[in-house]
Amino acid sequence: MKKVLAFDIGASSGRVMLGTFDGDTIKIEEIHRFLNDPVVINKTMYWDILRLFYELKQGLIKAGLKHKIDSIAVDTWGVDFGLLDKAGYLLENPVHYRDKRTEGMLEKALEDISREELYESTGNQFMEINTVFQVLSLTKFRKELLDRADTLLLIPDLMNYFFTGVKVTEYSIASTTQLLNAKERTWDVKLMKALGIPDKLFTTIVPSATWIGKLSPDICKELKVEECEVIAVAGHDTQCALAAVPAKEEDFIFLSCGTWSLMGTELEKPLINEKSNRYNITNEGGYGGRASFLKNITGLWMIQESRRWWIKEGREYSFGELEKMAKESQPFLCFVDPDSEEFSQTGNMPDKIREYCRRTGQEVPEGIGAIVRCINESLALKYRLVLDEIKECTKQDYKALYMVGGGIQSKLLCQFTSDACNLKVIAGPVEATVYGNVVLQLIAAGAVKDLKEAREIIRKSEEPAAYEPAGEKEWELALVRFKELLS
Ligand code: LRH
Repeated sequence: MKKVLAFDIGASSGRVMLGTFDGDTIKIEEIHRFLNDPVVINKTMYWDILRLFYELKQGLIKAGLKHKIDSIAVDTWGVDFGLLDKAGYLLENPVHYRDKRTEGMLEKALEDISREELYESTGNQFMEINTVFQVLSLTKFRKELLDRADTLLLIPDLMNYFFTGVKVTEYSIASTTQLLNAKERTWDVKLMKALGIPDKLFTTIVPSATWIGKLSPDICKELKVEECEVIAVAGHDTQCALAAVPAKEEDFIFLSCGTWSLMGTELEKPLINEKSNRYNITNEGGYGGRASFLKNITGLWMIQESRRWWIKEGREYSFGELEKMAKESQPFLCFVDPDSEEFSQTGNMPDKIREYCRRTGQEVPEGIGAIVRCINESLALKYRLVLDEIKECTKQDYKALYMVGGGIQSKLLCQFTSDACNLKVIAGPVEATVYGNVVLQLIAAGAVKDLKEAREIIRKSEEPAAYEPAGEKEWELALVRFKELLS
């Protein structure tokens, strides 16, 4: 019997989950849950990193009261980081990737390096949120901060450092920076030099599922918990989710649904060519040095943000209620491109959607149900476009689409995705990032042999749901309209 704690922090909430492995299946149990609300001060949007670490400690205390924990591991969203000075002090609160400091930084980078060269070396999708553009903005506007910085640690690595005092960078999270050479799997120092980014900030890269140390004696004393191992799993939540995809086949398509939708496939090595660059598909790193060839698509963010806005107006609905209203709304009224620039920032999302529809000469969704339906249909259609792009690049056909993550609690979204992609959807587990975090800890401890065995265990631990495509004709027509809208 092995008991491990998974700390899984997403862009809107985090949780501490206990994973118990009896040699055959994994049982997961929630120990502690907390919100992850960004804080804006003087126009800068920060993560409340100390509060987040406090919440992880709360999880440790609660778990320690009842269980003997073998190991712990952290996974979080990608791209963001904290800076430490020489003595190891955190210099400032980490800034949120949705902060405006990266505006225009992509163009700025392209003054010093061509788009082709940048893609060829990193294999990463171009997104202004990427670490490279965040650091670039520091070189332009916060040079004095960079001068004081000795080490840059991405969020899961920063948490690992807080737990152990060890400063390393885990491979999967490093691959979200757009500063890693995808083929060499090492920091791209040449690229850093071309962009004026100091390479001394970056620490040694360790593979996913590496033992990095023990919980520090100070923390054990403070929290009155026993010593345990600290593992760098896949620090990147997307890669934890991918490790938990219960696929039997070697070649499969997955869609991890949370604040972001990550759609792609797993490859032995990165796929970097003119076509993948044109389609802006990323090659991120995962367990076993594998490449996940995927696209970051705006996900449930639009629904989360709309809901937040309606709450502000005094209209609070659960996600289940929103789904019900969407179900009762008129189909195929209007669509949006979820990745259109205006939707990436916080604000009045319902109005932004209406404005988009007005501007593009479509019907304007007035009620809550119409807005939520528009988002769900648009997401499903976007998934279809991305699926086709991936198929074109890999020259593979896929028998099913594996959906994992919190978003699959929306049966409507799963069904729409199956319809739009005209593909069977296998949905589950909801807690994929947690399962992935747990199995990677088990692999690091030698309790599970490899990813194949890990996926078998997950298949046995939780039965996924299946959705068959329906309404092919209407969705094909919708797809034509959607493609026109985006062209
Ligand atoms: C999803 C995710 C995604 C992106 C974004 C910043 O949680 O990690 O893969 O990198 O957050």
